[in-house]
Amino acid sequence: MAPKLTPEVLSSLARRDLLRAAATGSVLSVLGGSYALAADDDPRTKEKRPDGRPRLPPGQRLISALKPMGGDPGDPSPASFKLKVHGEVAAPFELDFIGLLALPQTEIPLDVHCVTSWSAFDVLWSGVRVSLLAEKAKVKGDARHVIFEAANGYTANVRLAEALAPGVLVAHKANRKPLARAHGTPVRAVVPDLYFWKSAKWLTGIRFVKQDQPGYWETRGYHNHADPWLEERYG
Ligand SMILES: Nc1nc2c(c(=O)[nH]1)N[C@H]1C(S)=C(S)[C@@H](COP(=O)(O)O)O[C@H]1N2
Ligand SMILES: [Mo]
Repeated sequence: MAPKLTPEVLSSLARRDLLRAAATGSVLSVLGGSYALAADDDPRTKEKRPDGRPRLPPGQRLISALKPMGGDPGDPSPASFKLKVHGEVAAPFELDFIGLLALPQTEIPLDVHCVTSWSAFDVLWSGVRVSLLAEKAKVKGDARHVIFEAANGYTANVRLAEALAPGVLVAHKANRKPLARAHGTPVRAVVPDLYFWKSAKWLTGIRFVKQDQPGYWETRGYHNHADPWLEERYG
């Protein structure tokens, strides 16, 4: 079957990934109606993280670009975007899109790991650190968890300490382009070291809480914590 690389798919693939794939003759795989370049022979799959864990978690396979995984989309318009930072905080606040861009920005390459067993490396995300939003909201000492709130009632729970890690972002760009609709336009969370369902697309709120509140997938059979290196896939 001749794979169809649409302009959208092509533009989502990093140029060097295409060049590498061309050089190594990597096969094209059909993945849920879109196409991604398989990259089993990518040398990055043999790398170790600074903490000694393998860069590619167990049971995962590297693909060359994020694969759209669906979900119930929110309003894509940056003009109507509002992010509520609230809960166990002394100084709750709301941000519009301009307000988000006015905060100190972080641009950082991060790996993501989907529970359906694909991983994507070095996605260059732009946005604001959740730790910075937490500081601005003056999170109270008894908060223990963060609930990422998204359009149409989607939520994902993350332990506070893990949500404050430097790689956890409220992101508005991937690979220096505004998020594509399927990936959460205009803003999503990125929690790189947990399975990707924790990274809520079409983000509307960040709520700090004392008591854990399992979210959309966590109440549907998926693991409450979701560590890819422990293969915490199902609850
Ligand atoms: N709002 C919202 N966010 C969501 C989802 C969703 O259904 N709704 N799905 C999650 C799941 S299961 C995954 S694997 C990732 C997929 O992100 P992607 O489509 O950008 O690859 O988004 C997560 N964030
Ligand atoms: Mo998923």
